[in-house]
This record gives sequence, C-alpha cells and structure tokens, in this order.
Amino acid sequence: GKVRAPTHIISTISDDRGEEPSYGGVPMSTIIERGYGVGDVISLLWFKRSLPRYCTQFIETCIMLCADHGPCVSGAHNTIVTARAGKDLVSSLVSGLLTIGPRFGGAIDDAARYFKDAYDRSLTPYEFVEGMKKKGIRVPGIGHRIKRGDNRDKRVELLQKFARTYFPSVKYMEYAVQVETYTLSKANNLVLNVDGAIGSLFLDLLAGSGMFTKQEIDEIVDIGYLNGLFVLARSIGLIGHTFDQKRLKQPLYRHPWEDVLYTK
Ligand code: Q5B
Repeated sequence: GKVRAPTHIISTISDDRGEEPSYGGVPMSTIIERGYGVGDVISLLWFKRSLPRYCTQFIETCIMLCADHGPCVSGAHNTIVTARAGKDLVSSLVSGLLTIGPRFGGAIDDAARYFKDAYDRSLTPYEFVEGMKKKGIRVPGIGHRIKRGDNRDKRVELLQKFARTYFPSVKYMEYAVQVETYTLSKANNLVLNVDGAIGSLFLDLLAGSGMFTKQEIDEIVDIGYLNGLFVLARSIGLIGHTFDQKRLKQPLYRHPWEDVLYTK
C-alpha cells in the first residue's frame, strides 16, 4: 500500500493549496462574499471556528480601542526612539512590541487566569486581593499610571457597555468590578484597567457564547491567547508612530541630562 513519509510540520489553521487559500476551512471567496471582518478572520485563525456576530464585533472593538494610547506609553516611546535612530519599520515596530508584558498591555492573560481562578473558587474580592498581596503578586488588570477612580478609562466603560448590551452573561466582568471596588477603597489609582476589562470580558465571551467546551476554555486561558489582542491592536498604533516620526524627519533622540538623576 501507500507509505506516507512522516511530516516535519503539522498545521491546522490555514491552507494555501488548491484554487484559493482558506482560513479555518473557509475559502477566501466565501470570506469576502459573506462580508466577514477582521474579527471573523481572528475567530477562524485563532479559535478555529466562526463565532457569533457579537463576539467578532467585541474582538474588533478591543482592537480599535487598544490601537493606540498616545506617544508617552512604553511601546510608543520605544518605537519613536527607534524610528528616530534611523531604523526601518520592522525594527521600530518590534522595539515597541517588546515592551508589552506584565506591566504594560500584556496583563490580559494573567488577568483572565487570576479572575477566573478567584471567581470559580468563589473567593470574595477581599480574599482574592489580600491573598495576592500575601503572595507578593500585583493583581493583573488592576492599576494604571494615569487613570484614577475619579478619571476612569473610557475604553473600559465602552467595553463594559458593549458587553452588558450584547453578552448573555457578564459574571466574570461583574466580579472584576467588585474587585475594583475593593482595590479602589485601598488606593485611587487601583482601577480596573483595559487589560483587566478585556481579560474578564473574554472569559464571559468564552463561557457565555456556548461556542467553547470547558476544556477548550481552560486551554485558551492556559496557553494565553488574549495578550495577542493587545499585540495585534497596538501594532496599528506603533506603525503609525513610525510613519509619523519619519514624516516629521525627526532627528536622533537623546535624553536630556537634566532629566537624569546622576548619583553615586
Ligand atoms: N499597586 C499598571 O503602577 C501599573 C497594583 C498594586 C496591587 C496592583 C500597576 C500594575 C498590574 C499590571 C497591569 C496593565 C504598572 C496596565 C496598560 C495599557 C495602557 C498603558 C498606558 C495603554 C501602574 C503604587 C502602589 C504600590 C503598589 C500598588 C499598583 N498596582 N497593588 N495590585 N495591580 N498593574 N498592567 O502607577 O504600598 O506604595 O508599595 O503593575 O494590569 O498597560 O496608558 O500607560 O493603553 O497603553 O506605577 O493603558 O498598577 O504604581 O508601581 O507606583 O504602585 O500601588 O504595590 O503600593 P504605578 P506603583 P505601595 S494598562
């Protein structure tokens, strides 16, 4: 009989053989004919299934709201400095992307992990937050450099409004809000931030849409898909900052001496 040589790569998300490429088994022409958007393409390539419209709209909303947050944040700053050093688009982009991590933009997966664990174990916000403090871990998804209890993050409010209108259940998000109420009673900067809002709301999307088994949800949270949303979104802004600096013909950046504390 036929003998199949062992393959070196296994791939399950896309196929470019045949007449037209396909994403998650859906041919490109179908994607165009059905008027699919970026949220549908992400659903097919990341989650390997077509998701209901409100889910793809939520994904697109996350991407639009996280596309940029001005020139002063870590990622944009790095990208601007790199572009001004005369580097190319990809170098400028990745130097910004490399700042995404546990403090900046990359707290979505950990927020989902910790909020899920705490909610599923029925911990009160007090037990959750104080338990984290005992372990010396900052609560991912809580806290912001410029946002405050009396100056909330509009992006968080918009995401919450969307989910309260369209999601069947927002139990994880409501839990995150209860955690925020507790942390705000400790300090005014400990707001639910955009990472925490996306992390908790994505748990609601996964659990409430009926499109994922419990095992699949655990795998998504365990592998850590959700920081991908911020990485993808912020790439849009970082590319914009690169073009901006080049357009403005900005010179090499050098940090001013006056802004450094030289000390022994
Ligand atoms: N404390 C975000 O810190 C920041 C605490 C906490 C318990 C916490 C901090 C943090 C978790 C990671 C997270 C996503 C580093 C943020 C984003 C995207 C962005 C960015 C932009 C965009 C800010 C002062 C006191 C200390 C701390 C305590 C702070 N956070 N305690 N749990 N989570 N959060 N990151 O202001 O007693 O004085 O020692 O790590 O979710 O990245 O716009 O900039 O779109 O680009 O530097 O929005 O919250 O505060 O470090 O001076 O702390 O609060 O222990 O207590 P700060 P610190 P104490 S969204």
